[in-house]
Amino acid sequence: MSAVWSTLMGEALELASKGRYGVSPNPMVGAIVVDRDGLEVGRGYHEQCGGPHAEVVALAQAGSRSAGGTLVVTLEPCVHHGRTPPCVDAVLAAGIARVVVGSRDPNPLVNGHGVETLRAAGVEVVEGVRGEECERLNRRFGHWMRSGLPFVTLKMAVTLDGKIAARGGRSRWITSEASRRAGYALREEYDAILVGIGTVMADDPRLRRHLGLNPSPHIVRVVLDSELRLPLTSQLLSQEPGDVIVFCRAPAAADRGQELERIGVTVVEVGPDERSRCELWPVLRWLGSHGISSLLVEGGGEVHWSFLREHLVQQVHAFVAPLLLGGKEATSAVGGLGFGSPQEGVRLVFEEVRRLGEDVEIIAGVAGV
Ligand code: AOF
Ligand code: ZN
Repeated sequence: MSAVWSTLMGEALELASKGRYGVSPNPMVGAIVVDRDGLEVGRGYHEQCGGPHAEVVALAQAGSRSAGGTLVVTLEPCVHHGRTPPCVDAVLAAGIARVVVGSRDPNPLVNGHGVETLRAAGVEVVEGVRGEECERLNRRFGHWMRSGLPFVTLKMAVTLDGKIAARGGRSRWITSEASRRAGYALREEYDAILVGIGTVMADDPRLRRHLGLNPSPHIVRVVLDSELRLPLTSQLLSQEPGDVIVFCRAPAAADRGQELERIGVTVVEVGPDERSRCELWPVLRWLGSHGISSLLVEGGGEVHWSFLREHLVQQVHAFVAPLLLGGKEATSAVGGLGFGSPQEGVRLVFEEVRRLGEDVEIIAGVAGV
């Protein structure tokens, strides 16, 4: 029977990933119901944060045919009253005889209690079917749940010699259009995007979602601006300034802070790090506790270095162009002092490498994450 569960779990995983753009900070979940003869009678996925959970969608489709049947679900069914009632109640009410679970829910409100409650009610529970894939699907959610900090991805568009701008600062364009589009697709998936004030001053970016994949056109935009230099005229503030959070070093210019707050920007003071910039751990703590489960860091090089030296990065997403710029004065993808030896550096594992137009796209995870 296990091969059947594995195949169905594969389909449930595919279903789950359809929620990729809409569910955050909730997890992606897919579910399939088969009747007692093994015939599929319902399927569903978690489509939008706050919407019905995958199991409830699949069970509703199955109706009375779920009695005595099996529910195959990528994530342990929930037991808590959140935005929706517990899925475990729906499973029991439907008379499901067996639940096949991919991975446990890292949410401490659920973790293990879902499967225990089902077993206590006499439902057979099979756990860990394609468990690694199911966990991987929601690795950002898992990291956020376990650490309270957003899952951090450094996104960089670099030359083959690791530069993000030429001598003099010009960076348009290093990578091809295909890479830039793929970079925009990341904005549809992440809860927030972060840049340093240097990038705002140099490029005056809007940092918006452009592709329309996420039901919300707004991504939370975060600026590290230790001295509160952000100009009120910057493009970032021209639309929806209420989605902008500026972190500055305490005590920063109070009147500038008030000006920003008056137009709806959230201004948060944090302590200084050794370089008199914003200390990052409190920044991430603040974001994590305000529902930001994933953060795309888009530079510049000094910001990347700050994150790396504090070991606050989980993933690097690089678009590498077949271009060499050379020169000590060209901006490196990672600035700062740099590590003193290869052993001290941040060791990564290449997870995906593919050609993208003229460029190469590399997704590398920090070893052990
Ligand atoms: C499930 N099936 O499809 C999802 C689950 O705020 P709520 O009510 O939507 O609950 C969100 C929590 O429920 C989330 O943190 C995670 O633990 C779980 N998500 N559980 O049984 C689903 N999306
Ligand atoms: Zn649920």
